[in-house]
Amino acid sequence: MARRYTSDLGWNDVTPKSVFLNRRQLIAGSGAMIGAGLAGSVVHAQGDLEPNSWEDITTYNNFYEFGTRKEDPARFASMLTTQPWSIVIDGMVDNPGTYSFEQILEGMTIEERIYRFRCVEAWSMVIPWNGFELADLLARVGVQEGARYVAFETAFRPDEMPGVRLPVLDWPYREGLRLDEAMHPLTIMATGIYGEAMPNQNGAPIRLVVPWKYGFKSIKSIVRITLTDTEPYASWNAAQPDEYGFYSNVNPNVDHPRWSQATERRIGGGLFAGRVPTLMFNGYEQEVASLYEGMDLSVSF
Ligand SMILES: Nc1nc2c(c(=O)[nH]1)N[C@H]1C(S)=C(S)[C@@H](COP(=O)(O)O)O[C@H]1N2
Ligand SMILES: [Mo]
Repeated sequence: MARRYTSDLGWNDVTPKSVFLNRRQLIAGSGAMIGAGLAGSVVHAQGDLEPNSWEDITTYNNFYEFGTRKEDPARFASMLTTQPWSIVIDGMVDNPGTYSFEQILEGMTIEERIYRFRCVEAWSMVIPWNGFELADLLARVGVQEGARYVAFETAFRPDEMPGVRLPVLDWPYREGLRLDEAMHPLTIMATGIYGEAMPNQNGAPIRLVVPWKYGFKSIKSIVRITLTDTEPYASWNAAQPDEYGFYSNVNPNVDHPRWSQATERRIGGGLFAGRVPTLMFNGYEQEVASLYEGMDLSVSF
């Protein structure tokens, strides 16, 4: 298994190795303790959390800004300039501004999170992300009273993104979370995989990962984060609202109009390759079900 590290990915240079993996966390789907109490300990992972290979994770991608075929991002995402990088954080925050990638990382604890990853197209992987909790960043910029949602936006660079010439989506790619979802300790901003800087095709230098939601919620190469009191525009939801709900929580009981969501195809040749049952909230039900108490998940899907 090659762990390739290409020279245009320089983020290890600005992310001291000491910051990486100083708290190693394996988050399993069942009853995993999360948050500060876990520092230094390792949660026993369920057997099916054997991570996919670097090869699987970096060659089978969805990143439509670089084309709609699974192999396109690996071929074309190297065109994306990821250094320097900055994120505008604005809206209902105490400290709005343009933050460089380095400033974003200041004071953040980079952890390893081995998460299931379930695409709405019914394939899945297990990915060992490196990243920090979005809640820590939101705390630092200061969320103002009345904010209820977080909106995210991907870079839009026609010169570096051959895929945006096609009107597949209303670019830039945008996504959103309810504030309590954004603050949940499972929600991370990922900056790497397998301890290496985030490959471009996976959303360098920094992307969202929300493991209990379909993959398209986990927006890549983020340049803007906005706190707001109204439900944000979300690209897939806006394009086809009857197929892609704003919530898009993984749910084996609510089928996509064009295919079943009861099972998924596990990518790769590992122990659990092949079709496996899809788990409610992608296996994170104990951790997140309370966020949706009282909601009809077939209506608010
Ligand atoms: N900006 C942007 N973010 C995106 C996408 C995209 O096309 N553009 N695809 C989404 C979809 S559909 C999935 S399944 C995941 C894929 O992430 P991966 O390639 O790292 O596995 O990214 C999500 N984030
Ligand atoms: Mo996806």
